[in-house]
Amino acid sequence: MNNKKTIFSGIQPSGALTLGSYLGAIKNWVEMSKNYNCYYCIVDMHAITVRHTPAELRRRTLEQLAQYIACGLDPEKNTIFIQSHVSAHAELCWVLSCYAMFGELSRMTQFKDKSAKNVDNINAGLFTYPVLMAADILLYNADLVPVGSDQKQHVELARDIANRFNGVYGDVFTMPEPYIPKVGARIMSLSNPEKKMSKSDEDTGGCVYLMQSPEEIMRNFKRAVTDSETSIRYDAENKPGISNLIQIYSAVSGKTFKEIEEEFAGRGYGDFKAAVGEAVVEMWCPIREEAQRIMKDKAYLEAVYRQGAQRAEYVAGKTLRKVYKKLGFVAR
Ligand code: ATP
Ligand code: LTN
Repeated sequence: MNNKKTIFSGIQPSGALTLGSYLGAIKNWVEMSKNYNCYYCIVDMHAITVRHTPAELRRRTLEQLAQYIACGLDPEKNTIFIQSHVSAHAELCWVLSCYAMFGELSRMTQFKDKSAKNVDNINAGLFTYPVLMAADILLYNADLVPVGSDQKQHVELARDIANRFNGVYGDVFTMPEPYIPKVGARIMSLSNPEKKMSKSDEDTGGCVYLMQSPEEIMRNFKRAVTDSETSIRYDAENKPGISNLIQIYSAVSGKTFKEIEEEFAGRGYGDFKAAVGEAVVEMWCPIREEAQRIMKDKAYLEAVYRQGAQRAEYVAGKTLRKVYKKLGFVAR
């Protein structure tokens, strides 16, 4: 093993990947994959905490795998796998649920939001979702977890659980840190800039999807909600729509907010929306084509996820055995 630090992150195959998942997570995964040991997971077990269609989950899982690779994650250099293929995730989740407190889980913002959205299905899995996420991270002794800012609270909970466990049994788990990008950590919906862009959102006009055609992407940007002023300047509180577009343009182009304000000084919102849309289309064009190509190669995808599961299982199994031993479970 080398002495590089370890990264773990995952995305649920609960819908098509959006600009939020790309800028908040995947774009950084690709950059970080050069300098870290990386585990990138498709967290299908998390995706069943809300009602889903089995055939769609299967299709989306494979599509997401193709998209990870097309975005630039090399399956030879990174461990890319499907969560349900490595049973240690479910097993450690059970153990950790005995070290996670009802009170702290009740305070999770995502649980509160998702319970409000799914009033007829507030199941126990939705409640213990962050415990499964803690198991994902802790199994691989991850040092860093690159996520959007909405997931910071969950990574902090994973730290609290790890701390509690280590406090009783000694140094078992590595303490993970969230890695939140400076720009792009919270992309807002284009149709309602007060709300996070979410792949499971029913209002698809507010989202931009990786696999959308350039025409559809441009249309969504052109319809983006702004304000009644005319100046292009960053002011998240009073101009959330324009500020969101500035944030997107900055994350895509690498330009600072100030440089963007100068570039578009005196120009209209229409021009700016088109420029942001074009930048996104240009960034994604080659990725989309590559994803479509990979998606057709089922044998290759199968080889990738099998190899990923094998590598992940080896590391996760070691951690789980250590945990079981500490707990006093009789060895098999
Ligand atoms: P769902 O709607 O099913 O809850 P989601 O769109 O919120 O999904 P996740 O699968 O929960 O996406 O998140 C994948 C990763 O992308 C996480 O690291 C998350 O923090 C990040 N992310 C998701 N949405 C955004 C966003 N709007 N801005 C920045 N990062 C985001
Ligand atoms: N809960 C995350 C997805 C996720 C994750 C993880 C992210 C599941 N397990 C482990 C980082 C590390 C979300 O984005 N909703």
